[in-house]
Amino acid sequence: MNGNVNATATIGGVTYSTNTQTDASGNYTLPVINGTWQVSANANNFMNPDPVNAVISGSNATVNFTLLTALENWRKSNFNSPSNSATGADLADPDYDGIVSLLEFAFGLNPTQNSAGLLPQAQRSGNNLVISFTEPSGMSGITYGGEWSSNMLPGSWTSVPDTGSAPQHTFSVAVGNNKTLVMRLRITSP
Ligand SMILES: [Ca+2]
Repeated sequence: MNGNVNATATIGGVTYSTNTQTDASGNYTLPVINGTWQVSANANNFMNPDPVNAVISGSNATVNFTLLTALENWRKSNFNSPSNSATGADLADPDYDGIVSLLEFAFGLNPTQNSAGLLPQAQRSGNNLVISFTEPSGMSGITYGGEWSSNMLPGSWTSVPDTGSAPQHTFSVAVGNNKTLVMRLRITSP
């Protein structure tokens, strides 16, 4: 993931600014002159919210920033903290809609507004039961899986292959002679 890095310095009463983009590995170089620079990474997708001082005196100085994952970035936008805790915890439900926040993230829902009824629904299509949905853009770190069962007992769930092409996910299982067939989605995050 690329990020923007900015730096400003006031030297001899003149304010200078410089900026650059990281490469795909997160490395960056800023052209500067000697002085004390306040280096910051764009606050949206970096862990460090505040500028870091870098003193340049004829040699290189290194300033490191920690990039947020997509999920951490989402928690930060919604709960003002990237950490998996309190209202931002994966299994918390601060809007009381019955959908835990990790699922809200995985399906592009708003974790601070009632999203009841907005999760993907299973539909009958011919002789198949199908759940199909579009993965939110920019998603990463989430694995979508499907499972079916005829009786919902522990150990009775069989995984369903994902036959959709990105960004679509499609889980389809033949109803066959089953009188009852239930399909569920399993969302996992590393
Ligand atoms: Ca919720």
